[in-house]
Amino acid sequence: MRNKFIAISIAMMTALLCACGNNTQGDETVENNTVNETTETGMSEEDMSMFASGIATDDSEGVNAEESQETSANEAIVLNNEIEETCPTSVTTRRAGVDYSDYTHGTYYSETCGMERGYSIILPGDYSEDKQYPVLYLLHGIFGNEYSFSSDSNNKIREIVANMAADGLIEETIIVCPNMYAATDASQQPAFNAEACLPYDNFINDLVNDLMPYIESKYSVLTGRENTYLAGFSMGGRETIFITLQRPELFGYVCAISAAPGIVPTTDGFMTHPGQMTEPEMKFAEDAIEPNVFIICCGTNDSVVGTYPKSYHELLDTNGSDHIWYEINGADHDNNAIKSGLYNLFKQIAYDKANN
Ligand code: FER
Repeated sequence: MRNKFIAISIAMMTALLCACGNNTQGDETVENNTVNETTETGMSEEDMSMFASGIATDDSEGVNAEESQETSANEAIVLNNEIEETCPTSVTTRRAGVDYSDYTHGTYYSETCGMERGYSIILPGDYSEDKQYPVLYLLHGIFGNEYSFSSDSNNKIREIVANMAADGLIEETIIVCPNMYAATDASQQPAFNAEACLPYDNFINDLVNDLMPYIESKYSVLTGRENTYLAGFSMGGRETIFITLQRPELFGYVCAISAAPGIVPTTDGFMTHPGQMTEPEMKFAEDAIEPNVFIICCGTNDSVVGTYPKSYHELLDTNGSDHIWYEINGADHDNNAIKSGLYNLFKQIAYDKANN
């Protein structure tokens, strides 16, 4: 039954797939040698990428693309604290004179995993040791790795951060895309079962104890919660919520996009989740220093995680934990949700910093 569901889901989503965007990269830039072979999971690499970084979308086709293209091309962003469901095309469109930095790739030694691990990183175009930059840690979906975001140019991450910085809305920001599968055995593989998902839940230790200290020592970054942001898509959204509830003092600005089930016990079409915590436990501790901004969002047409993100919002409400919840009308488990979430995260950062 479960296999049948997975097969149907994969067939459905495969039908929506088109090729991943190309990277335009220089010397030490990221390569993603994706081969469309079937893996141990029974899925092709291409099928897995749709979980890892979303169902493929056409370049710049926002959910309300026509409308937003008419109204927002070259339109200045009005800085308020309102959520905008659709990321404006003026934010995702390339402009003359703005430097859209490439991803580069690096490695660090993880004590947590007992091995060297990779990350992709976007440094601002004019990165200089004489400046210090805030950092966003951006977590991919299930079956992903540090290349999941860098291999899909349609998520517009490079454009969103560079355009918003060029407009003076946000500071130039470093984006770190880790490999979220923090296994201690290099041969372990992700799958839709509880044991195979444990390394995702172990990522909190790798992030806090290994990756963050490494990034803070290697790059010229601003430290502290005001300058440290966390966001993730799907499985990365689930871990974003988990990490934020566990270590709220570390991250001032957080966005969980299309978060996957499994924070609390449940059974969905893919698997039974034992849960990372019970429902009453899904809240900030009494004395927690909470994030300034904690966004949870999801498309109204999400064909993979459905209404799980909404259920997280409702549970956090019930348990009295502050957050912003919104839905992206018409968006699936895709880049329209990713673009919206990242845009709104940076917009909230911009507003908060301009007004506090
Ligand atoms: C699940 C449904 C969705 C699940 C994970 C996902 C681990 C993740 C999807 C994605 O990352 O795109 O039941 O269990």
